[in-house]
Amino acid sequence: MFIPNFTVRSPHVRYTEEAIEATYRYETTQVETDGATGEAVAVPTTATYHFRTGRHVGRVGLMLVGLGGNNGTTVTAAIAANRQGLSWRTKAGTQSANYLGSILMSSTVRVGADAATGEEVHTPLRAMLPMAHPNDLVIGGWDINGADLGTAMRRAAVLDVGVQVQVEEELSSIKPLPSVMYGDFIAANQASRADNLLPGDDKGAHLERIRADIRDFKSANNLDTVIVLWTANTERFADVLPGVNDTADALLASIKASHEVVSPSTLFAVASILEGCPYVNGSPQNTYVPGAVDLAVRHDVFIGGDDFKSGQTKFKSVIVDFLVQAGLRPTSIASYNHLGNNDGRNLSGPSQFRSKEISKSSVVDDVVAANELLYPRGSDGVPNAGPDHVVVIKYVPAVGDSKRALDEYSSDIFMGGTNTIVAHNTCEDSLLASPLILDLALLAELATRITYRTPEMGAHTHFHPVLSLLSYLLKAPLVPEGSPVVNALFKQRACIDNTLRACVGLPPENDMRLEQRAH
Ligand code: NAI
Ligand code: DG6
Repeated sequence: MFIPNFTVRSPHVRYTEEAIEATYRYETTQVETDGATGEAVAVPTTATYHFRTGRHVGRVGLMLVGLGGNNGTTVTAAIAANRQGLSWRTKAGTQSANYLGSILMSSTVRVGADAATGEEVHTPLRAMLPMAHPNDLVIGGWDINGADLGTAMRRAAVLDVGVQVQVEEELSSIKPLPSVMYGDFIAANQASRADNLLPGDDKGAHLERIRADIRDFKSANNLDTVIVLWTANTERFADVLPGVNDTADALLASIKASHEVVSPSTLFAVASILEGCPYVNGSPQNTYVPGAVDLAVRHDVFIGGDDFKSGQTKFKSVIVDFLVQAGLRPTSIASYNHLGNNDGRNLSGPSQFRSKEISKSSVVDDVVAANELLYPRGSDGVPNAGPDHVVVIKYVPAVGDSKRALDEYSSDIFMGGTNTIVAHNTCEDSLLASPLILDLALLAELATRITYRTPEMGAHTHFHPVLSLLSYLLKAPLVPEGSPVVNALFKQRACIDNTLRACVGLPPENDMRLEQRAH
């Protein structure tokens, strides 16, 4: 059964004009281990959380860094097409605008069982709490290339011509704001695109200009919230230097001094944080040097990252989890990609490829670490490195945005056998990534309206500024210092679903189905 929306009837849930308030019992387990004897004791614990979710969504703006790129133009064109309810002819028939690939717009969650029939009842994920609709997002942003978005959309060559021609006039009226390009952060082959740069090389002045851009965009469009999201080229990693970018104050001073270590993506993150706007990094580089994280914590502004988890990695974080959970031991993962868009061109730069290699390689670490039966520690106590894992990316212009991903997974199975699984995926990269941009923006906006309080706390507060709730959508999830990183896809999804359930006072989905086992 499908229900488009619902309310909760419970003594622990209250709906007011402004908010949904829920008192929630959070039940978890702590394990106490005795270092001397090795004895371990599991202790169930319960904590009370009072959640408060603002019901007034307001007007939301999304500023993209890299607005003129494949993702930037695709997301902007798709919103225009959906808003107008466009259809277009293709050789396979009529196609209509949709939001497939957005978990908020196109996936459902189980609410419970129908009281009369016991039938499963599902609702859209977006119906769990009041959320902005992508059609209502106001889009703007920056690009080092000054082409208007109509021209940029044609250059991207992602969407069908039948939809391009219908949104071209609207997109042509949007021109990216000038941006910054420093040193060798992106590949040298991108230089020819850079015709829309802020003047000079004073990073302090650039920071102030970008901050003013955000303020102007907010006031010109009468917005309540602005989310800033990096979907510009992958940068090389920035060095982390003591006294330069390891604290908020050091980073701010380094920007003022135009220190070479400050990357464009970090500059945008700092501008966004100082303007109180959540910032999401959709690329793999270490935008969030310790000073940037420190600044976000100081200003209590959400940051999320890194690197959209769109196709190959999503699949990998499912299949390796499946193998390990099945008690099979993956021994090697060989991942090849080739693609021919500008992202692929930039990634043909060795240090930009290295950033991507790092984020694509870390995605099974938690799955491996969870099973010391399959991956025992060494006698010296060093954790097992897990399967051999290789990532190759090649630039093949002819295939354009239609990325090819080939993966081979080998595993040890029963009694010395080997199980080899090969997957081949072909699809437009930007059509996978663009819906993730929407989910990231809408979830980040939602997080600004959720606060909680425990009995020990004096007042309600937001979640930690490092918004790990976004992990499902990101290859190398940024988490608060000291927190474990979760890569396994369905755990990441359960985190979103169950957090949203908690905010309306519903218990987490536990899949026990005890009521169905009665006899
Ligand atoms: P793209 O190359 O088409 O677009 C990037 C845009 O950023 C270009 O228009 C470029 O001119 C602009 N740019 C570069 N430096 C800039 C700066 N400092 N300020 C403002 N604009 C700047 O790339 P695409 O395909 O849109 O991907 C964007 C990013 O998302 C890349 O880093 C890519 O690795 C990452 N990504 C993409 C995924 C996908 O499936 N398409 C998935 C995961 C990550
Ligand atoms: C080739 O690897 C280009 C990259 O930008 C990827 O297409 C992108 O990171 C998506 O990767 P994945 O593994 O999430 O499909």
